[in-house]
Amino acid sequence: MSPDTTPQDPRPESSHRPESSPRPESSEVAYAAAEAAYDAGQQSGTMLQVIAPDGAVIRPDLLPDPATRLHLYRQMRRARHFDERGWVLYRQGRLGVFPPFGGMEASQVGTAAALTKDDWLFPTYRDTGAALTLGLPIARTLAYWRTSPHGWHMPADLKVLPFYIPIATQYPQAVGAALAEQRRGTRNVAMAFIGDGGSSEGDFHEALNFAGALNAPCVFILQNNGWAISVPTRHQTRATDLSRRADGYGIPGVRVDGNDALATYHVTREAVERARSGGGPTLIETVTYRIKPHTVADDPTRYRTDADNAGWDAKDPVTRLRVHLLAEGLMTEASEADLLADIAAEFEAALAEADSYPEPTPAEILDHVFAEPTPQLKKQREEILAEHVAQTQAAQGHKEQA
Ligand SMILES: Cc1ncc(C[n+]2csc(CCOP(=O)(O)OP(=O)(O)O)c2C)c(N)n1
Ligand SMILES: [Mg+2]
Repeated sequence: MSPDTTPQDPRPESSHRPESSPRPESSEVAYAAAEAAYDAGQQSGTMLQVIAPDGAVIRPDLLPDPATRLHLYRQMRRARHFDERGWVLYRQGRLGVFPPFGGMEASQVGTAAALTKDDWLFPTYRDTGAALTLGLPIARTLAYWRTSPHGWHMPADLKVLPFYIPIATQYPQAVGAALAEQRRGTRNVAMAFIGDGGSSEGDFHEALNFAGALNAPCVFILQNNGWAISVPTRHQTRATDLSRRADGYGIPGVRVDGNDALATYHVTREAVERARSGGGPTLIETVTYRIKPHTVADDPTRYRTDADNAGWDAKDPVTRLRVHLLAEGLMTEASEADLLADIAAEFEAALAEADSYPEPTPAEILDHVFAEPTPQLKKQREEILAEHVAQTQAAQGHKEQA
């Protein structure tokens, strides 16, 4: 075929651009404006803040009582401690691949703190901080990230699902749990987490539509942390305000500073109350940032530079609430030191408990899937056990020969 007879490519210019080429100008400009608005404090924008990045109070009318503020700080510190110790344990070979969430504590703690233990929590792999806040024991959580079956059992008094690895599947399932509560006539709600990347999946949209149509008591938390592994939010969608996705389904959409625990707590409490009292679902976009790698096994220097992260250290959620509590006289450096010592001791005791769990056997990978195992699972179990016995005998034989 000669060049002049090449059929015209029917796709618009933007849909077949190579990965490395610049994005449409409109998307870049819109994102630059949104980021500048955040840096300016965003007080006049659509993103709610209660305290500014420097700790100054913007909305005194929305401050929760002192005990709640201290509770949120404690939970954020517990979460951060887990995240920091998680890195060390991974490097020591004492934890498996673990997705860090440091820098996103306000987004996870402020939201989960609005629930009670009668409510459901559907976390993603990123949401260890939310699960710990609702009461998931640290030892079980460590066991989960060790891929041990001891981490798969939920305590009987908690309705926290295991951390979801497949993106977005938790959203329709949370709607199902919420509808079950609605049918049983309780006031319990279901809260589900998702990332910016997950909000481009079909399951996200189906769940919002389903929840809106059936008035499900659901609170959808969309953590916009700027990245889906190596893809920045601005490259995967032209939308700059993901909370507006709620409009398409006729449900309230709220945008909140995800690094301000008092703001995330305020909007989530409102959404939970609305759901409990029959007002239906809400989508909350928490605007935050994944300052750490995607997982402990990821190397973000391959796809982003320090310039991409610029400004986010100064928006740190833990520091923000800390400065506020010290300024208000709700905490002193001495009382904080006691708190941190308590948290460290709690973690080390939980680590010792996790270390005491027996090593899993290979066939346990098939346990706890169904109450009654299927014939296929039974067969696979026998095969795995036979293989394990053969391997153990072979290893024993080698030892005896040596
Ligand atoms: C259904 C599905 N598709 C793809 C993946 C691979 N994957 C793992 S994490 C991830 C990015 C998710 O980004 P986001 O939703 O923004 O969450 P974040 O990691 O930022 O918390 C992808 C695509 C997956 N786990 N499940
Ligand atoms: Mg993300």
